[in-house]
Amino acid sequence: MNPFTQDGPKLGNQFSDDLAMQNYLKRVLSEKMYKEIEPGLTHLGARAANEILTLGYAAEAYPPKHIPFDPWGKRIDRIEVSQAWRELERISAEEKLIATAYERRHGDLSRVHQFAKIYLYSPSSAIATCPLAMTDGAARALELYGSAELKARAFSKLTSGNPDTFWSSGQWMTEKTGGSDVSLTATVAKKVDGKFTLYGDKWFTSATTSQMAITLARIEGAPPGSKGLSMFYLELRDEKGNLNNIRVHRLKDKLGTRAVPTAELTLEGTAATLIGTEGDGVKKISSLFSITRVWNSCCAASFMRRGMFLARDYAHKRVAFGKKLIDHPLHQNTLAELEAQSQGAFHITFRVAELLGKDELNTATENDRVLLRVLNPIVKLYTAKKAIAHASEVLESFGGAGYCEDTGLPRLLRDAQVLSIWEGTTNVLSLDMVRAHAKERGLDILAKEIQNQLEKISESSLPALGGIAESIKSSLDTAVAMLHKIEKSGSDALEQSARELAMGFGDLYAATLLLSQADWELKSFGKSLAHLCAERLIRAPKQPPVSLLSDRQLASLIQL
Ligand code: MFK
Repeated sequence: MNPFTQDGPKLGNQFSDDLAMQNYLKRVLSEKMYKEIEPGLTHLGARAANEILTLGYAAEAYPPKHIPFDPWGKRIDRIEVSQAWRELERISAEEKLIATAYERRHGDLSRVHQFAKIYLYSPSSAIATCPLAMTDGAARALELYGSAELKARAFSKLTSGNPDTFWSSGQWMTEKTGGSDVSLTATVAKKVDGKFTLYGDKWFTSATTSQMAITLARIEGAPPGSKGLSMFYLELRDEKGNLNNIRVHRLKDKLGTRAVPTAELTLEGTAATLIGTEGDGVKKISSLFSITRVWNSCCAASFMRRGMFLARDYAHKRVAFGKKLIDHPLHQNTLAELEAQSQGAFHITFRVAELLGKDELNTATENDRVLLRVLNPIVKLYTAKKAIAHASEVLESFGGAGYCEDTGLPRLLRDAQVLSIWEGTTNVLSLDMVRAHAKERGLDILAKEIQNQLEKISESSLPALGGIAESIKSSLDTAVAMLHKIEKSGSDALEQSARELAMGFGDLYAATLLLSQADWELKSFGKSLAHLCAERLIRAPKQPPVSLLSDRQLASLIQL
């Protein structure tokens, strides 16, 4: 037998090895804040490459189990998770992955600090970030709309940095009737003596091991449609550990996210508390999914970073056709493209984190607020789609090894696939962007923001960056002209073009942010590679369909 064996890829400290992340943080944070948070990020970066990674693999190897009955036939509906999964949750509390955002020690930059931590933790964590995202969203919803009593009982636990008191939360929105069209929610809330109990099926409830959940239900007598829905708080178990009239049917058999307990269940008279006023449930729950969507973006960007680190390390080890992969020009180009996509996703995500922090601390201008609203869906859909394509390319860069489960690599692709599905599909988010534009001219504000940033590029950097800035400007003009032309063709035309517009604006903004980063790096260090990433991201946005297809044309096109 040929004695040759190939060394696999190895991970180093996920913060110390990430120059792009360090340089970004140096740009947006004060020197004092950077110095303050750097040791914690270095510590977490080391944990992510060792302890958290090992736990992540163990959690995947021992997926959750639904135990419907006890040995004597009593219905118990226990969901057993691995010790590793529980440990991952403890670490998340210890590292203050939620608490950092609510302690607000660094004012409106606390969200940047928090998402830097999530970025390091996420790709090693076997998607323990799923319940954490919902926990953060629930904390925000309670902070905004919860009663003093609920804040004292639940908010304090969701935002705790103590693993012994930390609670996680579910977000139970999806029913059999639809995950996207929430207006069809069939769960009913009955009110007796001023107290609510819920009856109905929830079709995808992730993190069913959480202590609490936020959900939607229609109060008896409320009108159909989304305006009849209200938002409720519930606890899964009482003090004795008995389920709150919840019947668990089974755990989902999913393509990825296999360590995450995702259940189908029925609420059979579940005690719940109304949050906010009756009938404003969709509006209120949007405060929750606006947060989970930023987590989604951050996880997507972090997966891309992880894939990039692995592919690059491997390229330095693997020899083919007489030299290492890294020495093959075509492979260099493939890695450069992966790097550009990864850095673009990083910058656009962290820009949203900056705006979110400002919005929460009331330091956002009106422009910032509109920008955040329109960027939230764009960045979620953009990073998710990019992450899936990126993971596929990363796997390919390992050849057959990338296709074998025991290398741990296929997980990158399986897990990435959910990013464009949960928390709003690409099309649903594209339409959300259209609504944000229709209501407040969000895309015009984004275009203005891109223009302003380009104009700020300093004279000294222009020799290196000027050409790229010109290309972005020219693509932006095309995109804006196209947007206005499509708008004139009517709302159906805008809908049909929404995805291309979102992806196009995503590329343009990511490239602009990279250029601003390059400008700062050139002034600070006299060198930068960020603009080379920007250059790769800009291409004229793909031509969206300007002329509207008739139903018949569309049908025959699809059949073709
Ligand atoms: C590990 C487990 C793996 C499992 C695999 C994954 C399986 C998938 C599981 C899932 O199903 S995850 C859940 C995915 N579903 C969603 O994320 C919901 C997607 N649908 C939407 O986002 C729809 O756009 C929405 C439900 C919001 C549409 O509902 P409506 O009632 O038609 O909303 P409408 O009328 O546009 O907005 C109602 C109010 O909310 C408005 O406020 P006003 O009444 O003051 O005008 C909106 O402005 C506000 N709103 C809506 N979207 C908003 C928002 N506010 C801020 N941001 C937003 N994005």
